[in-house]
Amino acid sequence: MDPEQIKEELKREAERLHIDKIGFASAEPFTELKQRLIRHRKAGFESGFEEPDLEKRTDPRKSLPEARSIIAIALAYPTRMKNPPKSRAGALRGKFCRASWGEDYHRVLKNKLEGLKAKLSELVPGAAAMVMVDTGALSDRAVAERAGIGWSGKNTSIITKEFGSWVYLGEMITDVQLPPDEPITQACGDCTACLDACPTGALTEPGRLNSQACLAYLTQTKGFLPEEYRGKLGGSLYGFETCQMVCPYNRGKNFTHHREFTPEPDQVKPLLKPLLHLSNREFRERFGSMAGSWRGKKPIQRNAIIALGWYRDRTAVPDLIHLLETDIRPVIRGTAAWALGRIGGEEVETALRQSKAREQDEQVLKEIASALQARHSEKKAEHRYREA
Ligand code: B12
Repeated sequence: MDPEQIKEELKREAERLHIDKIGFASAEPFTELKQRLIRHRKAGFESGFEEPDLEKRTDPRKSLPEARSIIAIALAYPTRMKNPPKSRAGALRGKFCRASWGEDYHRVLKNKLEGLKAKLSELVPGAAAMVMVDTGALSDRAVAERAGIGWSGKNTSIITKEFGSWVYLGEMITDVQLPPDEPITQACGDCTACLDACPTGALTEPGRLNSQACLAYLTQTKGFLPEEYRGKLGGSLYGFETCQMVCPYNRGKNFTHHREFTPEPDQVKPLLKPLLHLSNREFRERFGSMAGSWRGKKPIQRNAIIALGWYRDRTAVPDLIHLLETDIRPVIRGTAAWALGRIGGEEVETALRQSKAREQDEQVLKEIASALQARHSEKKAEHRYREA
């Protein structure tokens, strides 16, 4: 079959599968990207979630030796939910980012790509193909950019004209030669809204992200969250999206046609306090179908504690003391100490002092000491205020 005809048939199949965008690219190595990734690594800007082998990252033939083309797809996801539950004092709620709404997108995109793969095998019997979504070796964004799906924005996201950057990306590498599409030219112009709005300055220059300072990354780490970031999460339990929210191309965009991505309000905006006591099984049952559960329950619980402390939810004190005294994970005990230090009160101080006498972990001890110090400074300030 003529390559143009195969391409047309695949585009028709993509429409039938409700794929929002499809683009075609050559499978030549991504040489410019490779230089970029070397610099990225040298600067210490990687997150550690990327494929570490830069050859594999930038040469599709390391994944599929006879690769000739790459077929890129994009699926739009919603940005608004119906009847979002309200976060109230005493019943505070956290939030999962939009890229974690509904069913895990990895599964949804992989299914669509498998559908395309089946069509390709029908059109070209014996064709070799390999499907990737997020966890594959290639840079999904570099592929999407080359295939004309969208341009690489200053916030580093791929921005499409139709759906903004609210799209998931995936691709299929194949040994079938297909006519490539034209990349779209960068259309951010002189807008710097994303760079200006990033609360941590993680976007160090247009299109360059220091992952180590990116709140989306920091919500996913398993250790202690450095103190300077604790006040910047604003209730985020997983992911962060300020650099997308402020993008003019995203304004007013809300595509709800993929039912799989419809958020379940109580799941994506859960009450914080009950999160603190979930067993592993309960966590899997409640959140396991979401993309945001991939790092397990610890980071989510740590972030929930940070939110309760940041908003000084006094009704959470018994839960936090319970964690400080009984949880086996130092990160959870230490973060609970920090949260209690912000909330304060007699009961809190007694609990902190008792834990100080019992605690063995050095980092937790440090958190307890600075929580007690915070109480001490606040009391002194109150005293001065009363005397004045
Ligand atoms: C590691 C990772 C992260 C890390 C690092 C993100 C980053 N910007 O590097 C963290 C945890 C922070 C993260 C966060 C998010 N992620 Co993420 N992440 C990835 C992953 C696994 C690898 C990305 C990577 O290698 N980055 C390294 C950088 C250097 O390369 P790159 O972005 O891939 O490639 C671009 C640059 O190199 C640039 N470039 C190349 N040469 C040059 C030269 C110049 C001069 C310039 C300016 C740029 C430039 O162009 C390339 C194409 O855009 C991909 C999946 C995948 N396999 O690719 C998903 C992926 C990028 N993530 C995705 C999403 C949805 C998110 C979040 C929105 C989730 C959330 N709400 O929290 C945030 C967005 C934060 C942000 N501003 O990027 C989507 C992006 C969809 C889109 N529309 O772009 C992806 C593609 C997953 C998917 N399959 O849908 N992510």
